[in-house]
Amino acid sequence: MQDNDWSEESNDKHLYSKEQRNNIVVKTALIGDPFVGKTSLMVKYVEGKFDEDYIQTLGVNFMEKNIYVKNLEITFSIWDVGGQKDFVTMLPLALSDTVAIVFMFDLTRKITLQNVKEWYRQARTYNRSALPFLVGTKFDGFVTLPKEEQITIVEQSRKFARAMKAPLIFSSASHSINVQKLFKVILAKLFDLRVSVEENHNIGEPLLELYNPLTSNGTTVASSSSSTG
Ligand SMILES: Nc1nc2c(ncn2[C@@H]2O[C@H](COP(=O)(O)OP(=O)(O)O)[C@@H](O)[C@H]2O)c(=O)[nH]1
Ligand SMILES: [Mg+2]
Repeated sequence: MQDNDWSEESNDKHLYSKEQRNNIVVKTALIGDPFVGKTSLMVKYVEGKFDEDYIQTLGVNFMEKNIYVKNLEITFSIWDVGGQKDFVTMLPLALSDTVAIVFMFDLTRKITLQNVKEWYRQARTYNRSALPFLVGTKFDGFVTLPKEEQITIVEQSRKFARAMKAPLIFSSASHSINVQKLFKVILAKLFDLRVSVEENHNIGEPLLELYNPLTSNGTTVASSSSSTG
């Protein structure tokens, strides 16, 4: 299982002097229940490593990563909010000026998906304009579940994604699946670029479904890529 992602550490960086580059800060918040893998995803994206013993987040963590697209320097400012109830007080800080909110749940614990509803409600009281994304984590564990259970979880998460008008992405920080792609999708959505990541609608594979109002009536989403086998 591999992440064959775009090369965001591209050489474009060297083609432009610092003065020629424009910098944009993209503040992104990762939100969801404790233990779903928020810190792991952030660390994997920013530092490229997965550490099982990563310490539990107290309050708010934040990390930055620069990526270069032509003469643009994009700074992802990623805020990872401790999921414990006590830290709900940190939400206003994490969500002010945030342009993308990644709602995260653990694909192997259904309750964490149910709880996204409450996280969404909370988050929206502090930030109404940020673009939402729905991410199911620990895809590596999910694929070991019985097929029927996988199907149920896929259906439920699609339902949530449609209700939130959010792209749906299944990821694994431990197996480097869709970690880079998630941030690529965020950029593409924010700047209204034509997304160059391939969607995946196949159950049993790491889903990557962009929210499309035209095809999001519940049945058509499954059809587009399954014919390719
Ligand atoms: N199998 C698996 N475990 C993961 C993955 N991501 C995180 N974990 C584990 O899940 C636990 C919680 O992760 P953490 O990032 O601290 O979650 P947080 O509380 O949401 O920040 C840790 O034991 C991680 O090692 C993943 O993609 N696959
Ligand atoms: Mg954490």
